[in-house]
Amino acid sequence: MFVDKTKIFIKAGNGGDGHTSFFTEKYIIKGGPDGGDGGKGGDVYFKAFKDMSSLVDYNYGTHYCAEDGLRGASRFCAGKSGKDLTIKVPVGTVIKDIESEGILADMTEDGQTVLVLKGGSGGKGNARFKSSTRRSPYFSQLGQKCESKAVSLELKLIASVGLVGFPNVGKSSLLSSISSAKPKIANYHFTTLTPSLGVVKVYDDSFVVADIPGLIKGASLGAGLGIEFLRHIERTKLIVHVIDISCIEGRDPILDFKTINTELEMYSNKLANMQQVIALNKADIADKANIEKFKKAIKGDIVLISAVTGQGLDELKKIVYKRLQTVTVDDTPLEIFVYPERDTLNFEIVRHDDASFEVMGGLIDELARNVVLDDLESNKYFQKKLKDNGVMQSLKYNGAKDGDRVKILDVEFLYYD
Ligand SMILES: Nc1nc2c(ncn2[C@@H]2O[C@H](COP(=O)(O)OP(=O)(O)OP(=O)(O)O)[C@@H](O)[C@H]2O)c(=O)[nH]1
Ligand SMILES: [Mg+2]
Repeated sequence: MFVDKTKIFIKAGNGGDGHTSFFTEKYIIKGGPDGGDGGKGGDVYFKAFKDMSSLVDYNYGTHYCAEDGLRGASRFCAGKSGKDLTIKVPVGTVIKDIESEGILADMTEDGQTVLVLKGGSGGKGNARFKSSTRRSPYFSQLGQKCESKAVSLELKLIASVGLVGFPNVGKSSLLSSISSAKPKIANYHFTTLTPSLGVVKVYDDSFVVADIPGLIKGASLGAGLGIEFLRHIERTKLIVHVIDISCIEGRDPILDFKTINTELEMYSNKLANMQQVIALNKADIADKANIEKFKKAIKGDIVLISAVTGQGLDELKKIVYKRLQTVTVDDTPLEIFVYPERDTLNFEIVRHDDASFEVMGGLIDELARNVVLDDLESNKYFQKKLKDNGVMQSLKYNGAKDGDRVKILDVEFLYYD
């Protein structure tokens, strides 16, 4: 099965929790704190492979998680780091964050590896919280938790030339005659159901051509196989517009040409404005009159060919090659979206209807990792950090008066200036 679009969930590994323990040994009644740090969570990478040809391995909605870091242990033992996760995708895959619609990576080269999510850092063990005034910290830090992100994977084949036309006009026949690709060819509509690529050799050089399923009138509204497959020629520099000039199916080649161009316009400006070379195919069984009529009505680079007899194929290859040398492509680099670093400083103060205050945000979440709220010492540390980070001052700014109730996480206390 060919799958060229899917959605998956990815998640970096959580950091392991720090450990709380005290050194014990025979004859030592109570040693110092010796809880080790938690391990770092695994990162999530994407890596491109040229030998993969579809996204079929990635079922819609599947979750992929890097390993969590392990908890620290006594005797200063650090927890093991979680294993990174590398998700393999075909070359040509565009990875997007669904929420922001930002492009996380455009995997255009074989072996390209991109770090998309960083694993959470491990929590500090209680050994790290020892100070001159705090000899026996009974608390350690929790590991950083990581959220799962929804991302879309879209395969956009990488080719220089795209073959476009109605079904049965001979697009696949043309590809098989000018390259070593072996697409399915048959005398019925929609023989080609999945795009394929072929390498065309010309002079001492080569270019890649993509054959996609046929388009019909109304494809942009979903008729036939729709216009979804045009995604695969979005990256090309040139379109070879294949026309059946034999009129064997009773269609009008001039109308066909215009109809397909309308569908391209409906898809995108880029495709509508892309340069075209027109290949009038099935010349071996065509009427001269039809050929002349087309040439009169339509201006542009027109080549008369037969994918079956080979007529005009050399000329077509050369014209396409020449045109490729002159096409200027918009090579402004893509704007890449990077997941923001965890915000550990910001907080916001909300005033509830019952006049109580609540403090929320990255700073609070970060501080919460450091405290066991029912431990007096740990709670003192929490209060100090709130003060140091301006939370108390900000409460005052926001109108807090002595005796007002303030809620932070699960604790509620009364505000006093
Ligand atoms: N006489 C003649 N027949 C051709 C020529 N090119 C293709 N055909 C025939 O036209 C039919 C359709 O060819 P395909 O290459 O499958 O057409 P396609 O455009 O890929 O069709 P879809 O995949 O359905 O969109 C086949 O029976 C081919 O043998 C040609 O130059 N001359
Ligand atoms: Mg075909």
